[in-house]
Amino acid sequence: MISPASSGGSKNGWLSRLRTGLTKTRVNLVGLFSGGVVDEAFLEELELALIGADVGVATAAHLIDALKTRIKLDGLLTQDEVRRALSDELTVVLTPAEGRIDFSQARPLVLMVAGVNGAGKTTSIGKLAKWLANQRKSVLLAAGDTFRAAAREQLAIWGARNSIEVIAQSGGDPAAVVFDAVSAAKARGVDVLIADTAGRLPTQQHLMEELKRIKRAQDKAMPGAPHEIILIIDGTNGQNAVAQVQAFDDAVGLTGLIITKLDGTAKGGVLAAIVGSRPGRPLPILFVGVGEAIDDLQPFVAREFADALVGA
Ligand SMILES: Nc1nc2c(ncn2[C@@H]2O[C@H](COP(=O)(O)OP(=O)(O)OP(=O)(O)O)[C@@H](O)[C@H]2O)c(=O)[nH]1
Ligand SMILES: [Mg+2]
Repeated sequence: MISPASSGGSKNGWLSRLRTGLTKTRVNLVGLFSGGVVDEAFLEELELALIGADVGVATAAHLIDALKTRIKLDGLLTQDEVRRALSDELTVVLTPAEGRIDFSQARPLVLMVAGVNGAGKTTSIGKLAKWLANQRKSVLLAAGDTFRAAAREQLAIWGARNSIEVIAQSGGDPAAVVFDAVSAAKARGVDVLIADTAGRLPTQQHLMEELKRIKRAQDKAMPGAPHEIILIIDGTNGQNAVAQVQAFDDAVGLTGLIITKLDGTAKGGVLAAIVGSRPGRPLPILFVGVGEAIDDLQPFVAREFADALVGA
C-alpha cells in the first residue's frame, strides 16, 4: 500500500485546491447546517442538496437512511453532529473504492488509459508518469492516439517534462503503436508502460471496437497485458460519468478510474454516484486530478475527499 504522503507535491496545497474546487458544493451542503433543528424537513432538504451535488438519487437516499439510523442510535441532536455523521457516512460509501495500482502483477506493468474526448487522459498520463518516477519506477509512454498529430505532440511534451521516452508513429494504426510499445517495454525492462488512446464516446461503436482491438494488440505482445485499464472521467460531467463507466466497462473491462478536474467546477458528489452505482463491487478510484500541473494528481483518499465535500 502506498501512502499518499509519499507522493509528490505539498499535501496542504492539493487538499486546498480540492477544497477550493468543491467550494460551491460545500457551501450548498454545509449552508444547510445553519444550526436549526434536525427534523424530517431538514433531512429532505439535505437529500435534495446531495442530489444537486451529483451524488445521485439512490446514493443520496442511502446516505439519508444511514443518517436517520445514526440520529436514532447515537442520539444526534445538533445539525453540526449530523454534518459530521454525513462526512463519516460518505467516507463509508467511498472507502471501498480507495484503490492502488498493484505493481507486483507484472513487469512491465502495462496500463491502458481510455475515456471520452477531453476527459484529461493525456494530462493524467503526464502526471502519473511523474508520480511513478517519485515511486522510483521506470516508465515508457505509448502514443496510442494516432488521430491527430497534436495528440502525439502533447504526449511528447509530457514525456520531455518527465525525461522519459514516448513510443510513437506518425499516423498509423493505434493497435500497431501499442503492440510496438509493449514489445519495447519488455525489451528495455521498464517497470511501467502507459498507453494513451484517442478520446471516444461510448455511442461511437466503431471506436469502441477499435479500443477492443488496441487492448488485444497489447495481449498479443505480452499475454495478460494490459494489466490495468483505467477510465479517465471528467469530474464536471455529472451523472453522465456513471453511464461512461458502465459503457467502457462493458466494452473493455475496466480495472480502475481516475477522476479529473476536481479543482474546477465539478460538484464532487459524482464520486459517490459512481461508487454507489456498483454496490459491493465498486471500481477502484486510483487517483483524483486537482489541476493542470504535473503534481496535480493525488491518490484518492475517501476520508479527505468526504471532508473536502462536507467539512466545515
Ligand atoms: N483544471 C484541471 N484541468 C485539467 C485536469 N486534467 C486535465 N485538465 C485539462 O483538460 C484539458 C483536456 O486534457 P487532455 O489531457 O488533453 O484530455 P484528453 O482526454 O487527453 O483529450 P483527447 O485526447 O482530446 O480526448 C486540458 O486543457 C487539460 O489541461 C485537472 O485535473 N484539472
Ligand atoms: Mg489526449
